[in-house]
Amino acid sequence: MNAVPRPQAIPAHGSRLAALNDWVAEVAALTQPDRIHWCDGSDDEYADLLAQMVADGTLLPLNQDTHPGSYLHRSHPDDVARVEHLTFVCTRERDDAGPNNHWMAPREAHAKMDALFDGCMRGRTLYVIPYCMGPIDSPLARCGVEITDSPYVVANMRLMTRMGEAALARIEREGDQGKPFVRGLHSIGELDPDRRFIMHFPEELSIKSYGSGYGGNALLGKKCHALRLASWQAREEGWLAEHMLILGLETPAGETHYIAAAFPSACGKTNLAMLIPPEAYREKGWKVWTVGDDICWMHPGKDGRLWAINPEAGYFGVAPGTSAATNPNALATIQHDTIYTNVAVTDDNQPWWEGLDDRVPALDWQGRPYDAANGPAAHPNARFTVSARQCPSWSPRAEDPQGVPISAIVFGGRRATLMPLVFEARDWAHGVQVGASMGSETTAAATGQVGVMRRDPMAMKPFCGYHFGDYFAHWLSFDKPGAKLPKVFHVNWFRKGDDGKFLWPGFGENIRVLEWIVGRVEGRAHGDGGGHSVGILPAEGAIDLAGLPPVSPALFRVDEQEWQAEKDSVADGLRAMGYPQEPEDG
Ligand code: SAT
Ligand code: MN
Repeated sequence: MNAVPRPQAIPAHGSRLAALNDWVAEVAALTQPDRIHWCDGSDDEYADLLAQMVADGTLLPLNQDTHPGSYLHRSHPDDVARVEHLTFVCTRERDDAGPNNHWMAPREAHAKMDALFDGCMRGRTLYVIPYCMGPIDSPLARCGVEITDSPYVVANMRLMTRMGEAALARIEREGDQGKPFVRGLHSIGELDPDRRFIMHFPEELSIKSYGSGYGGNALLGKKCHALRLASWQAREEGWLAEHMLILGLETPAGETHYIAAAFPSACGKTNLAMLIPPEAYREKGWKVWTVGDDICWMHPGKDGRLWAINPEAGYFGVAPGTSAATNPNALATIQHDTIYTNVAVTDDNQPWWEGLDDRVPALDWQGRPYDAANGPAAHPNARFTVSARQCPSWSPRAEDPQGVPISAIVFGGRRATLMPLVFEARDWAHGVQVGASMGSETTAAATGQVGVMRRDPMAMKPFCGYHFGDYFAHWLSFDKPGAKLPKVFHVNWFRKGDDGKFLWPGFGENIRVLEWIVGRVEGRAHGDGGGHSVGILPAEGAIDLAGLPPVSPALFRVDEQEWQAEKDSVADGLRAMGYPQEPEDG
C-alpha cells in the first residue's frame, strides 16, 4: 500500500488566541486523541486527507476519467439523515427553546455529552477546523471552530465553508476585539444511534454533536451554526438567519432581482437556485444566477432594504432526481471534484441514482450488487458535496461582502392539494402569516415517515434555535418606518390533479412564476385584486407565455371551504408550537 502522508505535526500552539488554544487543550484532555491537526485549508492538506481516506476505505475513488477528483463515501446504514428527535436546544429557561425544540437543561446536556466524549478520540486524530460562514471579508459573516475526529467531516467542511488560515486570522482578529467564535465539538463516536445527540447551547454559542457523520448532524457550520445558533444571534442583533436559497433573476432589461426562497429540506431549493430557463425565455434574455441553495442571512441595510449573504461556500445537495432534464447546472457542477455520499455506482464505477438516466447500476448505496428487491439503488437522501464555484450559474455576487438586496421572499411546501401555484401576500404582516402557516409533506432528509403533511413555518421547524412565538414576533418587527421590505409570495410546485399526476411541470418552467413575481415587484404584472381570503393571485393569463403550454386553471382553484379548513389546521399547528404565546405568569 502507498505510504500515506500523515497530517502535519502537532503545533505547540495552533493559534495566538489563548481562548482557542485553551479550548482545544480542554477538548483534547477530555477526548484523548493520538494527534492534533490544525487545518490550514490548503490544497495539499485536502489532497492528503483524500489520500488517507482512500487508504483506509472511508472514500472510494469513482471513475476518474468521467468524474475526476470525485469520491464515494458509504455511510453507516443507520446514519443517513438528520435526527430531529435527538437534536436539542439547551437554554437555561426551557421556554426560550420553545415547544418547537427538544430541550434539555445545559448542565444536564453537558454532563451527558462529556460522558460520551470521554476518551472517544483515542487512536484518532483531532482536527481543528477554523471556518467562516460568509465571504471572508464580509461584516455579515460569522466565524466558528469545529473540532472533529472525522476526516470526512473535514473534507466536507472544506467544500462547504471558507475554512483554514484566513478564517483563523479573522477569528484571531475578532478575538482581540473580544468577539467570540462559535465552538462546535463533534465526534462520530461509535456511529451508534443509541449514543447519538446533537446539542445546541445558544447562550454559550456552542454545539456538541456525537455519534453521527451525516451532513446536518456533523458539518456543524451548516444547520447547527448557520441556522440554529445564528437564528438566536440574529434575533438578538436584529437580522434573520433563514433556511432559504438565494437566486438572482436577470430580466431582458438587464436588471437582476434577488429572490430568497424557503422550502423544507429536499423540496427543490437546489433545483430552483440553479434553474435554466426554457428556450423561449433564454431567447428573450432571462437568466438565473445562483447565490445560495440552502441558507440565507438577511440584514436590514441603511437603505431600508434587506441585504443577504449565503453563509455557505458549497452545496450539500440531494442526488436522487438530479438529471440533465431536472437540473443540468447541478449535473455539470458535480462532474468533478465532488464527494458523493450513499449513491449507487455503475459497472464502470460512475456515480448513479434514481432519476439520473436509464442505466442499470451495478452496486447499491451499501455496496451490494444491485437488486431491486432491496429498494432504491441510491439512498433517497444520497448527497453530493461540492464547491459552489463549480456551478455554471454561480453568481460572483456570492462573494460580495455587503451581500445582495432582496426584492422578494418566497415560501413554499410540498402540497398535493389546495395550495395554488403562486400567490402574493397582501403586506409584510400577511407575508409573515403565510410563512408561519407553511405546511409540507415530509421527505427523506430527516429520519421518520416520509410523505406526511406537517406544519413547517418558514421551513424552519427543525432549525429555529428559539421559541417560534418569539421568532414570528421577530419577523413582524422588521416592518418599521423607513423599511423597504421585499414582497412576500407563496408557491406550490407539487399540486396534483384528480388523476394523482402533478399539475405543474416545475423545474425550468418555474421561471414563469418567477417572472410574475418580479413583475409584481416592478409593478408591471397583474394580480387578481385579491378579493378572496388567499392573497393576490395572478390575473388571468398573467403567467402565460406564447410558446409554452397554457397554465392549467386547476392550479389556482381554491375552494373557500377547504381554505377555511386549512386555516383551522394552521391555527392548531401554531398553537401547538406556542403561538400566540400564553401571557407570562405574575
Ligand atoms: O441537514 S442537511 O444539511 O444535512 C440537509 C438538509 O436537511 O437540508
Ligand atoms: Mn436544508
